[in-house]
Amino acid sequence: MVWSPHRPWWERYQPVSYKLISRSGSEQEFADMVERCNKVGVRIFVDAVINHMTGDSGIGVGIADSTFNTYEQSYPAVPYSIHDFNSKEKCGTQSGNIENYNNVNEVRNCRLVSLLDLDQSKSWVKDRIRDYLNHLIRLGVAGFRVDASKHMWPDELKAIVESLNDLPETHFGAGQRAFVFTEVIDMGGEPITKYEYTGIGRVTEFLYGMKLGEVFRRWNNQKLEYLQFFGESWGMLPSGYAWTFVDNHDNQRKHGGGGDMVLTFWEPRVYKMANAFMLAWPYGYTKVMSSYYWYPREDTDVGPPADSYGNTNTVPINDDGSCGGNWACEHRWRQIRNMVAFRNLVHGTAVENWWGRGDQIAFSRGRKGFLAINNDYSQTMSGEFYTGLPEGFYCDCISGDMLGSGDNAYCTGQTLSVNSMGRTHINIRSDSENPMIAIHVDYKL
Ligand code: QV4
Ligand code: CA
Repeated sequence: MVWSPHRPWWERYQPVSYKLISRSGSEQEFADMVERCNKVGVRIFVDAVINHMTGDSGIGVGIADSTFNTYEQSYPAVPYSIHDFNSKEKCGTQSGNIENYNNVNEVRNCRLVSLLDLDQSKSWVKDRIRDYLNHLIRLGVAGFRVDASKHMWPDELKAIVESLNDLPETHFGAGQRAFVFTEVIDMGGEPITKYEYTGIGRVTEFLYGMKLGEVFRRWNNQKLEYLQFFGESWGMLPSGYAWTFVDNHDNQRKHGGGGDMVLTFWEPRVYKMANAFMLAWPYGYTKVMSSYYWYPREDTDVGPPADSYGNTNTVPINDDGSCGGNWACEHRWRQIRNMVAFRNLVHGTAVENWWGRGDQIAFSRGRKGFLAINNDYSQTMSGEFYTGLPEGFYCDCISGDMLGSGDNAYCTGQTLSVNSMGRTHINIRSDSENPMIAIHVDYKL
């Protein structure tokens, strides 16, 4: 446990053992959550920290009461000993830490910010990691985000992933494999690239959120209309390999690069626009961020809402479905939640009816969905637009929800009428709180 600063969020990224006990609860509680989620079609993916153990902080104890000693490089609860870590000789830097990101060996064989670096070429290490991940698979998790993948050799990581058991047939059907996505920050300019990891699974595409932030902030003369070919031609991975997000837990608090371009829940209006675009756009495998508010904002160490000891609080759900207790829960914001449904619905259709004028865009996804965004700072977006949708009345899923069903269905937001030509009249003021419209065939009244 880290007490200085007081139980920071990043404590989790310093494992002491592979016991499933954390500030969020016990193994039993974890298993119960996974089981309940699987029952309602929600899959759980575990953030697997397998590149390293704790920082070189001396002697300490983890949250599950396991001890460690970094002078001796020993973690008896796994167990790992000095033989399981990359030596200073193998690393080659004075400090034993990564000092130069242009040196591939350093990045993979030295310590990331002093975190004791496991040697995944050793079969003992590979097997301990395999057992840990298989344990999670047995409990019903569907896959893994592999933390700090850039700091592991792709072939060694691949061998670990290939050694894993199939997912349990009871929950996933026969012969299903864990869904793996690797965390590799590559924004160009370093010898290690995201392309080295595509043989393992999906790979983080950090350019995506950066570029989207730049466009929606209108920085560097960017305009929404340039998004027409947003994807591989912008220097990003082929769509089928990319794992995309507007922000993540690091860059929303300026850890791990990304700078001021990245959009976060602290700027909700433009954040909702960027997420709506991401979810409507057929590129990559999308991730929606879900966060907590922290104060003061400059303090990037503040952990999640917790009791004085540091145990994470339960998330209270308000009557309107939003979260209380300082949890931001972006995934529950109507504009984002409804665009997730939009994405699932239009899956497999192409972008059609593209229209772009400066910072105003509109497009359809085949004949199933239509999105219009007005990010202009002063001009109203108004006129007749091709939606690609069949004639009828539609409930805009940005301004409201469609409730009830059949003849009793009604819209809590604005209703749009699509004529027999597939055209509709839209009017989006530039100062609207949600300057967007999204309609789809599941929201046909
Ligand atoms: C500090 C100094 C070191 C010094 C050391 C001495 O920075 O130079 O040698 O003390 O003891 C925390 C502290 C950090 C401290 C370190 C070790 O913030 O100051 O080192 O602990 O005690 C998260 C946080 C880090 C945190 C780490 C471990 O972001 O701040 O470090 O957890 O608790 C690169 C990588 C990429 C990485 C990204 C942040 O390529 O893989 O940096 N992203 C992932 C996770 C991220 C996590 C880690 C990797 C590490 O997304 O959340 O780091 O598991 O780009
Ligand atoms: Ca390493």
